[in-house]
Amino acid sequence: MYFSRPLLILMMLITVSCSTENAVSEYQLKDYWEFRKAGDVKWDSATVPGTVHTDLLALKKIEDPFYRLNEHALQWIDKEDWEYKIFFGVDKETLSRDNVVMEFSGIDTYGKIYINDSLVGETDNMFRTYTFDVKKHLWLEPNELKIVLESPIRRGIDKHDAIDFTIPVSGNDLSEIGQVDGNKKVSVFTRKAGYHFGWDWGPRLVTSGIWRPVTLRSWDNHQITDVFVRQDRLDSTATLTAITEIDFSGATPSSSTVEVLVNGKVAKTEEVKLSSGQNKVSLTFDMDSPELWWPNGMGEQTMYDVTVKVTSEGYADEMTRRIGLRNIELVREPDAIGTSFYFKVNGHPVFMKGANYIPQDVFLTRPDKADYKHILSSVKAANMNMIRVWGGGIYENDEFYELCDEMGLLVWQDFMFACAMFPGDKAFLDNVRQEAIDNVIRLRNHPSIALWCGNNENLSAWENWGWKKEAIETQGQAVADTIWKAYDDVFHKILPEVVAQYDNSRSYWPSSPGSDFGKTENLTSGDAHYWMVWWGKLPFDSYNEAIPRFMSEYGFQSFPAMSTVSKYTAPEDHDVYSEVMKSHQRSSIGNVTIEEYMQRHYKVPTDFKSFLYVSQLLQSHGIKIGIEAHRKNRDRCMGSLYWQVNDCWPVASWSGIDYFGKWKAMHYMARESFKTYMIGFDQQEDIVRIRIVSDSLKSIDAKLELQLLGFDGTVIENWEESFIVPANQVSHNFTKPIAELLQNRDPSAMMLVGTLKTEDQILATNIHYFRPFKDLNLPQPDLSYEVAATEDGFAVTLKTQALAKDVYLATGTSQNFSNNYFDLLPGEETTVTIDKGDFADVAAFKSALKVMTLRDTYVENGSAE
Ligand code: BMA
Repeated sequence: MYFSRPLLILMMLITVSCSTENAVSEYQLKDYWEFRKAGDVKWDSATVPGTVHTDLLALKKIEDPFYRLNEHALQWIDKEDWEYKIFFGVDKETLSRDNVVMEFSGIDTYGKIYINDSLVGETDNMFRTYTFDVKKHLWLEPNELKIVLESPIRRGIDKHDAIDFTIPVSGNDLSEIGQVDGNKKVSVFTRKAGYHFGWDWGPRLVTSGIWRPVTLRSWDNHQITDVFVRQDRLDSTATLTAITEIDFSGATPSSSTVEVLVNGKVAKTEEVKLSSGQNKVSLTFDMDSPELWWPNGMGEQTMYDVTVKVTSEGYADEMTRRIGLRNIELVREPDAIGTSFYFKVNGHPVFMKGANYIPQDVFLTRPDKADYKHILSSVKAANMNMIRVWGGGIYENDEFYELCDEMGLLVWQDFMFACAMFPGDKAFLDNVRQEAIDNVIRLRNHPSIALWCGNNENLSAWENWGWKKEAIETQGQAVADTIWKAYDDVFHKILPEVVAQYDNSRSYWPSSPGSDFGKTENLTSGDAHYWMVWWGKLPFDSYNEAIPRFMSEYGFQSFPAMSTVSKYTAPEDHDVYSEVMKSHQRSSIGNVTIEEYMQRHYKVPTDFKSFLYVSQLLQSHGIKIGIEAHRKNRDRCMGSLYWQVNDCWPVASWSGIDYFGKWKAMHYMARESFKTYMIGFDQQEDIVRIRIVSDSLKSIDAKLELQLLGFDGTVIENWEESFIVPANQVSHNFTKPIAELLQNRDPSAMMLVGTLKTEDQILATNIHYFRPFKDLNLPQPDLSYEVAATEDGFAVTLKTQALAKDVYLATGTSQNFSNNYFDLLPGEETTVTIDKGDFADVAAFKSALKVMTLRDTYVENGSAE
């Protein structure tokens, strides 16, 4: 038979992995899957974990969904049911075990699971882990596992039609693109990633699939199902409790040994009696001189391996958790402003520097380890210490949180609800409770998790975007009460109960933004999303006025680099208003808003490539004002998370890193502006104000140098001052009268350059321009460069005579230079490097390299990449 070879391999694997001492053996069903559209006859090869779309793509049955307008032609996929199957062998030994279960770590979404034609279980939540007892359904013959995935759209329509009122959902659910039965918005009825249904930065591609592993597990006597290492106390020593969940299937209570090891050394052993069914064993132990886990930029991220071993009646099982020891607290105390909102880590208030994260692909199984590493190491490199996992995506994969642990990135973790109201029937609420339990249990051992947050903007939408009012007016008070009750049940009861029961060391915050439970955002308490820049068209400078206690969202769009645009367009699409470019711009006000702000700050280039480049400078400039505003006001505001780190397809968006991993100008800027030390400039009427910001826990002797410099290199004046920069605060509020500074010189031809340094180190630099960029009198810089080969790539050394503003290096690839989009001062020299990539040699690299500055875009048909 055609499955005989794979079957043999599986049989061999099982024989090797089964041993009489181990209580548990398991293997993943991952090879030789097949799939078909329900109703079709022929089966095709499939990948699990995977999705229907990626399987169709691998077979070339569909075109690349991200290219040009292809997404639109693929909307039929989500209206169909799909079937997946695999044949697998089970040996005698496995069959004779007391227990055989099959674990589904992620099914997207409505699955009916059959083994040898018997229905063994059903699923309806892509965020849950389902485990089914399959022993009685298995035999020695080849077994068939078949999973029928029902259309999430058709199931959604059924649920939509079964209630007699309308649940408000944001316009991000692009039912019109999906041509869903009279444009019914059905996303909220299914516990599935919200962004699959479309978002203002994402396509509408509603997947089905087995998106996380399927594991066959068999065990005799007992198995450990979870270990939670709870930190009870941490100062110069630590007290921890390992709470172990054990399934026991022996007939009579058994004397068992439970052992806890820290980095391989026994910390505690206890004899316990396991009784039939689920057992919880808590073992408390102490650690002397524990090393702390610190957020990025503040110290090491020491991790400990805690292993629990259970031995009973000759069987043993063990589970290891990597933990980090740190105290974290969300401090909300009444103060002169309102109520504080900041995180204290290991006893110190920490200003949170970071951004919001969305899934890295609309097809969740595509990003691999290297992609996760690239995004998170880019976040770390940008001197961020917090990332917000936003509620319209997914509870991320384990490796995401493992990397955050290793890199010192705290995680603001939303539960998966965004920009919508949700059903409140019992089945839905029970489903949500179980989803929350599964994920809190899965993630609570990670030191990176800082906060559990109920939802993204649901409360604002209801109270501030007019949804409540509209519901009352069009559907009546009783319906509005029903919709609100569902909200109240999920976000004020179920989720906080789950957090209190399973992870009471962390705070729960019901909605972002919010000022308290059920209270919408304000600037005196809680966290805020400030969208008056962009949606409200207010000037970037309004970031300086709207200072909340914690800014968890603000942002501005840009286009990706030409190298990215050319991957999803044909040359005839190269106009931001072409159908293809518009389809890769999902904000209803996108292009016009970019243009409007560009007119305020830059000379708007006439050629397409330069427009893309200047759009990135614009975004970077705007968000720099935001970051600096929040940091300069850290005595009021203790966090600055911009919207958004990354993209899930190639698109114009608020991201700082595009779909192909290419850093935009904003990400380079964030690296500079989020450094431990910052020089803040403010031009206010007739003065320039200068402030120094330190996030360091130590004070330091430093010198501030200020130089008034002409664009042509003329040094007009130098000042310097030495002082102590105090720890973890804003200090040194200097002012300089502009008249005195400039003394009737042309403000459009000079800049104020600030450098904060110690004897041997530059701590921070910043440049203040006295006029909007469009009014600067930029000279031709006379920029020259040389290229050399390095051990693993190339180095470009650049020199300039006059100011080279926004130097941009491009190679037509998605590789990142070590620095880019920077100002090179008159007379300065700098070297940037890049990996070798696909370039054969220096000559090939040199001929691909293009270097330009903002000045070049003043010329018609400028020369951007
Ligand atoms: C925020 C997010 C997203 C959205 C973004 C840009 O409020 O929560 O819903 O994509 O704004 O509009």
